[in-house]
Order: sequence, then C-alpha cells, then structure tokens
Amino acid sequence: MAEYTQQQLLDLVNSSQVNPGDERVRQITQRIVSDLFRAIDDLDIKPDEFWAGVDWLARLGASGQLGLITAGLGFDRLIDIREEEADVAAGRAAGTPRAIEGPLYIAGAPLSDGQARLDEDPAQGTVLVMEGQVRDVDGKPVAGALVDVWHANELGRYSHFDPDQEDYHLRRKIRTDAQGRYRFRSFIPPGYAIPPNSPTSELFEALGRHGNRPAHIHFLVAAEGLRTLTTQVNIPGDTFLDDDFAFATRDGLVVELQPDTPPAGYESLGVDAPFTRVCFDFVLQPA
Ligand code: MBD
Ligand code: FE
Repeated sequence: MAEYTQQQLLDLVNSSQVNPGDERVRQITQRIVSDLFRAIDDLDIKPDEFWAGVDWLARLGASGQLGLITAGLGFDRLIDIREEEADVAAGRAAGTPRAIEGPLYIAGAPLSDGQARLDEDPAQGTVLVMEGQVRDVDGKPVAGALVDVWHANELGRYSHFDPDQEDYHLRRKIRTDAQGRYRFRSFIPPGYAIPPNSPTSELFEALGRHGNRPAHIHFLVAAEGLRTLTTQVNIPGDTFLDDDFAFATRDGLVVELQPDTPPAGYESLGVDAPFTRVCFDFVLQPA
C-alpha cells in the first residue's frame, strides 16, 4: 500500500507512464491537472462541490452545449486574439477582422451561384439584402469564392439546433461571380440567448451573468489559395453590442443599414417593396 501527500500524488499522476504516449498531450494534461489540484487546495473545494462540478460537466457534454461554454468563458475569442497576434508578429497583412465561428455552424448548406434567398414567404421581420465583394489583400476580386452564411430565425434560434426548423433553414453557400460579388436576401435576425433550463444557463445564473448575444449574421468565406475567413457582422443599435456573452463583436464588423427601394433585377430575390440594404466586402488573407 502506498500513502501519499498531495504533492506526491500529483507527481505520481503526472509522471506515471508505461508507453511514450504523446508528449504534447502529456504536457498539457499535466499542466491542467496541476492547476486543478492547486485550485482544490487553495479554494478548499469540498467533496460535494467537486462532484457537483463533475456532474455538471457530464450533463454539459450530454447536452451538446460545450461550445456555448467555451464561447461564454472567452476561449473562442482568446484563440482569435492569439491568431491575430501571430499575424502581427509575422508581419502578415490583415484582412477583414475575424470573429468566432460559435457552436452553431453546420457544413453542407445548399450552394447557389452569385446570389441566394435564405428566407421564404411569408417574409419575417425587415427584408434584408446584403451584398458585396470578396477580395484578396491586394484588392483583387476573388471569383468563385464560397460565402457560407448562416443566421438565427425570428425567434433567435438556429436550424439543426431547433426541432421547429427544416434542415439548412437560413443557411446557404453562395459562389461569388466573375467580379467576386455575392448577394443574398433574408431578414434582419434578432439576437440570440442561451437556452433556459440547460447546463449553460445553470452556470450563467450561478455566475450572475446574462447569456445574450446581439443580432448578428455568420460567415465562413473560403477560396483557393486564400486563408478561410470566419467572421460575423453585427446589426447596429443592439443593446448587447458591447455586452455580448460570447465576447465576439468587433468594431469593424458593425454594418450600416441602408433603407432602399428595389432596383430592377431584384424580382429574382422576391424583393418588390422597400427593404434594407447592407453592403459589406470580405478581404481574405493569403493562405
Ligand atoms: C451564437 O449564435 C453564437 O454566434 C455564438 C458565438 C455562441 C452562441 C450562439
Ligand atoms: Fe450566432
């Protein structure tokens, strides 16, 4: 039988090894386990608190909300900040600011050429036409880029995470035309709030935090030879613009809403009355 002090136990956990394993996984695990041992000791974490935490993690995993928690605790934004610091250190030209993907992206949305309609009749909310160009950092238009766009429905919920919506509802891929242009019609989405009565809301309530995001539209813009851009644009005027639970908003990504009347050629998008236009170009860094 072996008797250990806390430190002897930690050293043994961290040094125990019968195969080479993966050195990087060992390094990261050792660090996290050491930090947790220390937190339990420093904060005098009681058995019921420890097991309540384990139970919460198990429920979190089963709920599929891990990505909400990483975003809400700032990890997604941290990773973006670090990427941009690496860009600056390497002297790489900046493109459109990136913003976090979030946990609600679904690959494989229907593809159209040049333009798409995301919503359907009867129209919800304010009709939106968003359009612009994809360019590289030298200003050259990128034809054939794929603009993958997704946003929440009028209740702030995303298809594939909401049983009331069809698969790929409000999700499309648009291939830019010869001038690098894209255009889509949809409606201005509302903000998002974390689901109530869930492991995520449980933690946020205990932290005294809200779980709201301001209204936004997500993009993943990809093209041959260029670095894929993950970003979001924000709708101006939202209460949570500077108080996003996921810390994802950025100065350069709040768009301007331009009231307009439909020019010729908008029939194909079903736009035949005053609508709101948003112009936004995406600039992609070299791969
Ligand atoms: C969202 O809609 C979102 O965009 C992020 C980043 C996190 C949770 C919900
Ligand atoms: Fe979102």
